[in-house]
Amino acid sequence: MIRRKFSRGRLAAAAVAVAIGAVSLTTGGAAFAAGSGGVTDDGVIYVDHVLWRTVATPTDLSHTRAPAQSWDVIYSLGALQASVAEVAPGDPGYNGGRWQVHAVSAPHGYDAALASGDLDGDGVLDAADEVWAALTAGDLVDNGVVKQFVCTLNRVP
Ligand SMILES: [Ca+2]
Repeated sequence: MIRRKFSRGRLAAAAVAVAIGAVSLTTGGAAFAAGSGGVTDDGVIYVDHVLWRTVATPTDLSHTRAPAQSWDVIYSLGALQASVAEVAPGDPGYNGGRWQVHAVSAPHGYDAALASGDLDGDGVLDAADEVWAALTAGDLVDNGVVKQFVCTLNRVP
C-alpha cells in the first residue's frame, strides 16, 4: 500500500516536471547535456526519419520492476549521433513515454554502421529499421539496457 502511494507521488511529480518543461522548452536542451543523466548530447532523438526533442527532466525508473513489454526502446549511440527510438507519441504500441535505453556501439566504426544500416542513404541512422539493419550486419552491437525512465517527446518543427 505504501509502495503504491509512493509510486503515484512520483508520477504526479513527473507530470508537474513535464508541464514545467513544456513552458521552458527553449532552455530545456541544456538539461540533457552529456554527464547530466540525459539521453543524448543535444536532447534530440530520431524516430522513423523524424527528429523529436526530449521534454523535461527524465524520471529515472531504473529500480522499478515493470515488465519489458511496457517499455519502448531507445538506442543510444553515444557520441556517434543522436539516439534512435522505435516509436513516437501517436504510434501504435507507444507506451506513454516509458523508455528503456540500450547502449549501442559500432565495433567496426561509424562508417561501417552507416554502410550496412543507412537504408535511405541520408548519412545518419535515423530510424529503428536502420539500427536493426546495422545490428543484424554486426556493425552495431547492442550492449544492453543502461537506463529506464519516463520522458515525453515533442516533434521538432
Ligand atoms: Ca538514414
